[in-house]
Amino acid sequence: MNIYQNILQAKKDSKKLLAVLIDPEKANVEKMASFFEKVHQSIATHIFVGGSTDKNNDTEKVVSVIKNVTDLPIILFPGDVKQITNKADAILFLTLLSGRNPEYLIEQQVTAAPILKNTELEILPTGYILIDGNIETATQKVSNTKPIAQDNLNLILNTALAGEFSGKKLIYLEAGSGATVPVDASIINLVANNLSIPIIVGGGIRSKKQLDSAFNSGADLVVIGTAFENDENFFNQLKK
Ligand code: 1GP
Repeated sequence: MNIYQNILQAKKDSKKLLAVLIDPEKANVEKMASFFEKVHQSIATHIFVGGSTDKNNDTEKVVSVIKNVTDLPIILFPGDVKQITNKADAILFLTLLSGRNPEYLIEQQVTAAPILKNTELEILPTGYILIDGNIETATQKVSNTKPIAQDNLNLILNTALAGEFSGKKLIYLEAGSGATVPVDASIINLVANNLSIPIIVGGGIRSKKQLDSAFNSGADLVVIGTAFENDENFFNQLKK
């Protein structure tokens, strides 16, 4: 079964998914094996690799190292077209729907198309919605777009619906890496209740309580990066 079919099946079975986000700029390749011992004891089901930037072009190297230490599916979560590598299993083909910057609505995608055509990567068309996480995030700076305010429920819902209607297979509600306020439960609930495609939620989730809240509100897949970077012991709270 391909990765998307697995996500759909999990949604159907109400089985919740957790992705560990690894930022190639911050990844410690020497410690990858011991990091993954913890990942494997936890409920993590997917590995996302990406960041708003990858100044040293480390993505391919980092993905190769990860591939050597895990069988979990590796999904690229690229900040730009330079982060594409055939070494991963799939790619979130992102459209920054909350913004109005053509660069992230269509230009990067057009540049990426011929590169992707020559890879085996499974392509996951994803509507990416940046929501205010109470901090100016790297996504915001790099994309030069503004996040949607958390209390603008109508705009968030309509943006997500527009994504589903235009054929996205996933919607990603993103508070931004390192957000101090994660996407509110009420937002996840509203979007999950009105869409039929799976919902990804990430940004600022640092506790088991926040993770459970996102799942219980309707997130199908939650993404956590910073909390694991700051303290690998967080995996101990997420044991299988
Ligand atoms: C960022 O949603 C991810 O794109 C994860 O965010 O690093 O805050 O966990 P954190």
